[in-house]
Amino acid sequence: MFIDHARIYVKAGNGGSGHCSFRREKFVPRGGPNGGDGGNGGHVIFEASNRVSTLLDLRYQRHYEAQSGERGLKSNQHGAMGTNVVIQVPVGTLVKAEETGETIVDLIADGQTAVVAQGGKGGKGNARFVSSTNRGPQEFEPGTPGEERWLTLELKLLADVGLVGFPNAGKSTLISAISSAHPEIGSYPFTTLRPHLGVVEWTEDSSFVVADIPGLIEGAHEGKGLGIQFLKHIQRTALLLYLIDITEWIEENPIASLETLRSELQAFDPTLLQRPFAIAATKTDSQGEGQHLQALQSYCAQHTYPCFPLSAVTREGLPSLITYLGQAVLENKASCTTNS
Ligand SMILES: Nc1nc2c(ncn2[C@@H]2O[C@H](COP(=O)(O)OP(=O)(O)OP(=O)(O)O)[C@@H](O)[C@H]2O)c(=O)[nH]1
Ligand SMILES: [Mg+2]
Repeated sequence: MFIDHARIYVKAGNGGSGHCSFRREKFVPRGGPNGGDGGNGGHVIFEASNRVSTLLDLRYQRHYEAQSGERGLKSNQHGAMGTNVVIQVPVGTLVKAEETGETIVDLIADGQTAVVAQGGKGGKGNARFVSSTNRGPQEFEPGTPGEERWLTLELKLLADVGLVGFPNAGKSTLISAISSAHPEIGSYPFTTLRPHLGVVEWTEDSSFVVADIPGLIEGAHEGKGLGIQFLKHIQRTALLLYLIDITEWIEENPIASLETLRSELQAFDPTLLQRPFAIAATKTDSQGEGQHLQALQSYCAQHTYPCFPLSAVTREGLPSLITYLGQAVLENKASCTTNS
């Protein structure tokens, strides 16, 4: 299991102080108390959102402070309330108080909100302290302080896109080119022995998670190579990306490669074949005459499979692949939200 962590400091706004004043008008004798109440401080609120996939943003900005309430004024004017700070976090974020380790909230549904630091209460002005025995109270309350604390956040990361390919297809090179993950890369098969996750930031406020898993070979479902045990890591991904090496010094026919990969997946879990997918034709920088690419492209066109020729080395083709994957992940999340 991959866990994303963040540690942030939150401070809610203080309550504004109440006010002490008396009405003083010409020709109005013995004007009463008219000090207004202070405004409440703003809260710090978490909102779970399907648009956010990771805790990355919270590692860049670690301090959040809501606005304090304003103090009350004369003539019974109440102070304005402080504005809340709303922080968007991914669905699945578990929030704990750092000091006690106590769980504050487990945000499990899109749109769910929780106050993680309560704003202070505004104090009462002296107008509130009038009683039958005290017509001119001088008493007023200060506001109470807003809650402040360090929080730890935990998110069990689930991949949005799973990379599927033969050993050496370029899966690890691709994930290193599009995310900050740095799995080992090697010109020998089975370089990758365990899954790696990488976070791809594709627009300023959207990111998605890609899983690089060890390569598959024909017969993987019978335990050949590293077997298909790692496919469980992509069973919950929204999208699969098949990587097909199209360099011509490789004997393998790209169409046969794609079909072998798909039938290995089918042997593991037939529903994986119904999963939306795209095809990446890798290593265009060293492809040779281009015949493998042409064959793969016309096969994909025939079946209306989306196909992206790319080179993780020269970065050719990466921007359009990233945009396609990002949009497909977003669309999938939107449809999950409407269906739930
Ligand atoms: N020329 C070129 N070489 C590439 C490209 N992408 C990967 N390679 C090379 O292909 C070889 C295999 O790359 P990896 O990224 O390790 O392949 P993998 O699919 O992760 O392989 P396994 O971990 O064994 O399953 C390495 O020698 C890479 O340098 C590319 O776009 N262009
Ligand atoms: Mg690898």
